[in-house]
Amino acid sequence: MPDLLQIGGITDAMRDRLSERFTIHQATGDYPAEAITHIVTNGHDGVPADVLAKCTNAKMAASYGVGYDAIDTDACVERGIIVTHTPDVLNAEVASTTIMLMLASFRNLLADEAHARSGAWETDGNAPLSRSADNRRVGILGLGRIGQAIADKLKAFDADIHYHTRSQKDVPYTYHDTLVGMAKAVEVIICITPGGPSTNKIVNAEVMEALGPQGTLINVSRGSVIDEAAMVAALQSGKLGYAALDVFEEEPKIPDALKTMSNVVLLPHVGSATVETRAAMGALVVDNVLSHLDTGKTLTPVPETAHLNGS
Ligand code: A2R
Repeated sequence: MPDLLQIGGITDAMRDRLSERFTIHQATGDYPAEAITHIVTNGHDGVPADVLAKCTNAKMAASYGVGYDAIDTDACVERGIIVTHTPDVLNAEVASTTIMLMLASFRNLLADEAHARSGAWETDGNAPLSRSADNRRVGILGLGRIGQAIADKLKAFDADIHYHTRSQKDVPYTYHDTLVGMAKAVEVIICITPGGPSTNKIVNAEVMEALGPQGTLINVSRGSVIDEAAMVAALQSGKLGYAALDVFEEEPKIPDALKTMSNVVLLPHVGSATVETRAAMGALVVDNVLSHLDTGKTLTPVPETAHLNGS
């Protein structure tokens, strides 16, 4: 059987299917690097440079997740390694997480829940009023597969949808060719671009000040998209009103300052983390690996390596 390198965790269902066709080796242990033909990894661990250098006969790397900024696709192309990811199967789930964050922030879910649970309702009376999540001007930064799914779910809240991307899309929403321009026009920004150099810290102090003291910043993409230190400062000074965050610059570390703020909602990168969606993502990883093994072609290559598909 061919040899497969496993970087990070995989589900039992993935292991069951892969072990019928491969000998699986753990990247954390000793493994026969030159025998490895296939690599399974995830969007957080990527494929470290030393693994790429050692696995000279690797032909494909299948990543669990849609974002692949942790994988050096140029280095993979140089070595003829095709990279796959898991687009689309998580769109609806990440969109639901986004709506959950927006509702939690606007409707004070966490403080109100604590008010009910602690008995403060009986001793102190009603909880303070919250903000309505309906009829908001919402700016989506990155209107791709997931961004569109978010826009679709926002319709239920009668949102006035704006977006910023590098190129205008054929959609009935208000386009902004600058992020600062969009920030000035909306009450909420939702970040859902890929990570990597082109989006690194594009949500900077100027953007957050433009969003303003009543503005809400939601991030379900990558921590690198927001200047985290500038965000902490803006939230502390009141230049930015609220933040609802699923992702952070140095996961799993979250800045202590954020943990103490009542105008912030924090999640531990669970955008796609349901049993159902993770099963679909895992199945697509394995489908890609087995398709490559059987036909030389993959199902969902990342664009940068798509020209290697079937070659
Ligand atoms: O800029 P465009 O026209 O290529 O539109 C893409 C946009 N985008 C950007 N927008 C502004 N500034 C940038 N530097 C920039 N780079 C890319 O992000 C497109 O509308 C969107 C990405 O859409 P998809 O490629 O369909 O990605 P998907 O599946 O929606 O996932 C987005 C990200 C993943 O990469 C993970 O990091 C995260 O969501 O879970």
